[in-house]
Amino acid sequence: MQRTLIIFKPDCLNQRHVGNVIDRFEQAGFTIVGCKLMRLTPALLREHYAHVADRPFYPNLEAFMSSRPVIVMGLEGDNVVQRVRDLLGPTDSRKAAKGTIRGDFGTDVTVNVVHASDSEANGQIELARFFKPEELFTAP
Ligand code: 3AN
Repeated sequence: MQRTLIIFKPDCLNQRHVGNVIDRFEQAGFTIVGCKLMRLTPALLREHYAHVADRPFYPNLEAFMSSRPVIVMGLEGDNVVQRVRDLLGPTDSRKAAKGTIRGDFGTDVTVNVVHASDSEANGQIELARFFKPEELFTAP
């Protein structure tokens, strides 16, 4: 069993797509093992996006991601990291096929509905970044 960290980005909440996206995760058979609303601070975002923090687009990304409280979620399932990324489609929503989450609801490369971990190792690191140990539960 694998785990991944999901962030429902500000556009997803603003456009009220959270229920639809969770439904897709549940239909795929994944189990929610953690879930909360939180405001992402600049310090936390700089850590989470360390691999792009020196890129010119970063200030815009940080402003967007801190523009309102977001939902962070831990999902567990068989091969969940890759299967969630398949459900999302590519980072650039404009290149995402209809039927994928970003293809149906996303706008561009920044406003792209949901973040999901890109590897099992990063899933563990990112879950520990956004959740205290007692906020994550064992799937029944
Ligand atoms: P993903 O989150 O899909 O794994 P990464 O890790 O390549 O994508 O990029 C992290 C975030 O940085 C993306 N989710 C996106 O919001 C933003 N980003 C990446 N590349 C660009 C770009 N060329 N222009 C604007 N924003 C970008």
